[in-house]
Amino acid sequence: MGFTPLEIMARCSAVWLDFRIISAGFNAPLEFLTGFIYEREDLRNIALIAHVDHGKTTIIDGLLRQSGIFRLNEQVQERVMDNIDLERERGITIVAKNTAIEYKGVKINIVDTPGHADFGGEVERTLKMVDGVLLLVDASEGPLPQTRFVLKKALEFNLPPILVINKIDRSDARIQEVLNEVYDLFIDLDATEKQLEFPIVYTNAKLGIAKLHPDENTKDFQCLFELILHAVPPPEGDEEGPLKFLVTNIDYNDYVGRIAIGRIFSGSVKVGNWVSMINGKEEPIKTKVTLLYGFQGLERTEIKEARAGDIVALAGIEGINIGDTITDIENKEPLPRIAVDEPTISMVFSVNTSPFAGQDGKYVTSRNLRERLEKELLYNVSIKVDFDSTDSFKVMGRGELQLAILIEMIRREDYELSVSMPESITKNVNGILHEPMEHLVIDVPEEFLGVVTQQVGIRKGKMQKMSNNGHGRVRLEFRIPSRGLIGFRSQFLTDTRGTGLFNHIFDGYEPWHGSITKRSTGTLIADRPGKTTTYALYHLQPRGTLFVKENTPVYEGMVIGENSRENNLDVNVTKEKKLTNIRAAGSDEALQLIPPKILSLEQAIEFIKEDELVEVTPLSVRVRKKILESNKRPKVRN
Ligand SMILES: Nc1nc2c(ncn2[C@@H]2O[C@H](COP(=O)(O)OP(=O)(O)OP(=O)(O)O)[C@@H](O)[C@H]2O)c(=O)[nH]1
Ligand SMILES: [Mg+2]
Repeated sequence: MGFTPLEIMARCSAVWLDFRIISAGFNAPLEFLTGFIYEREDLRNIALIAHVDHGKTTIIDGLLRQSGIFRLNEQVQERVMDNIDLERERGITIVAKNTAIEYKGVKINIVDTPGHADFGGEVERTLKMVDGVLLLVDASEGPLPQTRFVLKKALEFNLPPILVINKIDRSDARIQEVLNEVYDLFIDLDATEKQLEFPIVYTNAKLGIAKLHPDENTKDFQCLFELILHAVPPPEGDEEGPLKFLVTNIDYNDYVGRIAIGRIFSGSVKVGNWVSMINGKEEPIKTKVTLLYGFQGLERTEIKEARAGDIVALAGIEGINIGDTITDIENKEPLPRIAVDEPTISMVFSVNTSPFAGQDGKYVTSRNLRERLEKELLYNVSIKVDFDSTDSFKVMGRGELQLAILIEMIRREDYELSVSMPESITKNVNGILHEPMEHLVIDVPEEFLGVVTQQVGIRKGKMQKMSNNGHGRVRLEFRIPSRGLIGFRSQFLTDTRGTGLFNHIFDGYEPWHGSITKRSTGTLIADRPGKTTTYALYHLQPRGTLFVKENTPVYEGMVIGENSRENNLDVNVTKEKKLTNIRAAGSDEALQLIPPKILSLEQAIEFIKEDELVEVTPLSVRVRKKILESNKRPKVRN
């Protein structure tokens, strides 16, 4: 770059100083950095962070395409990084993933992160790998709760952000206002003056267009590429120093087994090297590096060696986990482990004990379930499991969606299980019971203001802010106990006829807020085994909302509908029409059934109360009473 020796000296000491600041962000001294610090001008490591749906994965599509990764005319699906079935089905990113491109001879490692609050743990571990972030904000929605969470983490790690105002093509885009809101957010998060000097780029990710000024006429992402090169610092680290490789992700491949993905913070590694794996629990384990991969587009390519700054994947290390450090054999000083925020919600997963157990699934025992959960813990840093009991395991996570996705994944792998109502995880502070709180942001058309405020009020939410953007919609902000939100989403969507936006994020603890009524209705429960009949359902449907259609096998204690009254009602859904009634015979077809509300897994989880379970098998989702026999259930009114 043409620096004089003096300039290089000055530059190096500045780098050194910067690095000290960064290392302070890791909450532990990086004493291993004793030698000269090298900068990798040939490399950049960035992560994309944002609130859900603000366009991270779509931006990566454009970056990949415009860097020439794909063949000319190659058909590439949209949001190509969302390659897990559930991600494509739901249109959201669930797991953070790596890719890499090359621009002007510089390799850019990119990490896509999920924007949904429940997967915040993925963002936290990802930020350990990178030297800068693209903070995306939707040009209409502006910063939302998860924008705040991810920016807070990025500032804590002292990662310089590039602000990307995306979706500038939206008819309701309000670019200047959103920009001001972002500045407010930075200030609110105590950003330093230096951190406030972030560069800004305006994008239409769908068309792959980026501009330095909203009115500029551009056709591609060139200015975004340039910004990444110039505003994100190259990675640093002592290449001659001892090897320090922090595992931030784990993958699995049938051929090579476990693959540890992470960043080399110092030193270098070659295929065939002997290294130590340190997990903080056992003595360091000596092992050999058999395969090393770098990222290139959507592929992983075998490489022979890697050095400080590189994000790579290492294969062949048995038993390696997220948070472990790979070091030299002689220098066994680990990096600080990854710490992620504590879980706030729990559900009990237990073996399926319904009379239909074992009909659909392959893995039905509690041992199967235990092993599956143990496996999950290896990949999923934000989940905890209490294995104290033999048949049921308390699974703790960040939110209902995260746990519902886990259950969905497990069931698709041919497991059966039953799950309990989600509960928030309380804690004792100085002898006083505290519960997790959420910052809830709601965006609704003005006409629904009343009903929404009332519903949040019932759930002990307190309004903190209300703003009217003048387009007929209002934004309301509340602080509400986490448990008040359990089951709220479907009610909210019904109340706002699907037009409301609803976002929340964990916001500390407060003393217990007293009881919150979950739902005011009771259930309709099958009182005997058999198959549902049109006749029985027809006569039951005026009582509430049915969850089953005709000819569905049921068992005693299975919930077949929601009672419109508050009590639970045992009903006979298998009743046949009396054959002696000749006049009515053959007129079953004339009985018109209202289409039942077939509950999805998430709806079922939202619906159940303490005395109920959701039975999950590869083919079915059923709601049931914990105690199946009617005469054994306590006769209390709900
Ligand atoms: N109009 C418009 N739509 C966009 C733009 N960028 C992304 N979208 C759309 O916004 C939706 C969400 O995009 P994603 O790329 O999945 O968003 P994301 O931030 O990766 O979402 P999560 O990973 O779930 O947090 C998709 O339907 C995209 O097509 C844009 O610039 N303009
Ligand atoms: Mg995404």
